[in-house]
Amino acid sequence: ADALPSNSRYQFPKGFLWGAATAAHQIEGSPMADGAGPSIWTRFAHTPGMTLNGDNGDIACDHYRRWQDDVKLMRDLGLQAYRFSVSWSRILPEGTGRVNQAGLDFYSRLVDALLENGIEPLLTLYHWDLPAALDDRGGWLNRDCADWFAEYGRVLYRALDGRVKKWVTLNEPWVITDGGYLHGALAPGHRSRYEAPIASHNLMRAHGAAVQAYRAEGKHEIGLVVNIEPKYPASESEADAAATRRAHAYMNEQYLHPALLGRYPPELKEVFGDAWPDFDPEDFKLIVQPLDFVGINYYTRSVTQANDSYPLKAGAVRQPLATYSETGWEVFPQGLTDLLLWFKNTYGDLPVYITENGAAFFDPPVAENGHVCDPLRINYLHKHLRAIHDAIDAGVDIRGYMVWSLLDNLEWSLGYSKRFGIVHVNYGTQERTPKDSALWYSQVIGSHGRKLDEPSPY
Ligand code: PNW
Repeated sequence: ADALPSNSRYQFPKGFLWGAATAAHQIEGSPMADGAGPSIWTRFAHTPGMTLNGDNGDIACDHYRRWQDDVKLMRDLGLQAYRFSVSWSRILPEGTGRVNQAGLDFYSRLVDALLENGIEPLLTLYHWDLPAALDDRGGWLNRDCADWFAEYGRVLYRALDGRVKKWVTLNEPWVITDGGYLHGALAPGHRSRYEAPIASHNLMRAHGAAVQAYRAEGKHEIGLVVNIEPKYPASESEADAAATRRAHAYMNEQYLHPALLGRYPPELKEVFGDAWPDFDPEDFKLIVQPLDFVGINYYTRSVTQANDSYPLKAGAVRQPLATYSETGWEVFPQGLTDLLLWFKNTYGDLPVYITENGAAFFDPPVAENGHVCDPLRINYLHKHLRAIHDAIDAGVDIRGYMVWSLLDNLEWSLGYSKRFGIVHVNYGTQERTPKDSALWYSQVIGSHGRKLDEPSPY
């Protein structure tokens, strides 16, 4: 493919890494196999009323037993990279202390299989499944979590560094605290304006401690993954402008500011009021660590207006002419270009990976001819990849793109109702069928993006 002329508008830079992403709890199943301890998600999903239809991760995509087939599937699609997460309580069933070798072996074999098939692993240490034993000790509200997380990281760095060259500390600290500690929709299901800033701060301390431990042990790259979305004011009123600033600080700056600039944006004090603590300035020395890259998960934007919502007093206004995906998120590709330019202007020239991007749409059943026709997803990916290319043209150092998700999977509290996969999963038989979007994405990869010169099929 490198021999082809490069007069293409959408050819991507050499070495740009094309892949897909998943997370342990969402695909693996067998959460207690081979000596693993329970995680907060196993506990949460088995608490009546916490997830849609009581769906849980006991089976999920059965990836824990079908991982070899799934690696073959990735190879057949031509993926160059696979972003996955490790379940902490498979490695350390009590969260700290005793290492469960069988858990380590699972990920070690997976990494070997990926490498044998020419697929680069991107490993996320924490994608929301805290060992339940650590939640019993206060979880992210306990300042000791920084030591726990560094200890867990060290075990994996020693076992896998050299084979895994790209590491992520946390996936989406915003969702962890907003969902887990402020609004309670995600594990561990707390609802407290007082707890949320403490959990956030401790997550960032844990991030810093894990990066520090990595520098002492590892030789490759480590970064942080955040979910961010641009906030645009719904009107020219001062109230909406202030609401937009709050929403932007809350979602986009709450974690990147401390990690990269060593401070919180002032608007957070406004959002949390008397619940915003006076943090020890010493903590920021641990939190700010040089990072090799930042991972950005992008799904949507928000047109923001002032309202009565707690505690942000800001919310998204529905756009009458826009397309929405099945999670109620507006499809807005231009927002990704805007966001990437904002990132570069605010934080400088740090390498960026798009570590998640994708959409849930209702897919038709697998047709007789074996196809799953999903033009809305192709359209979504096509437009977002062009938006990324626009940001590259504008000088943002974007190194790779991971579709969310490789497989239809467990969408947390929404259970199996939302299908984000480029590969359809039949949860009865566990049969995998690449959707048309997967076949299309495979051609994008094979053409280094030149496939994007074609108009979107939808
Ligand atoms: C991400 N928001 O979650 C997660 O990393 C995935 O595990 C998840 O399956 C995927 O996106 C799809 O939801 C998010 O409200 C959850 O802005 C919520 C938001 C963003 C990302």
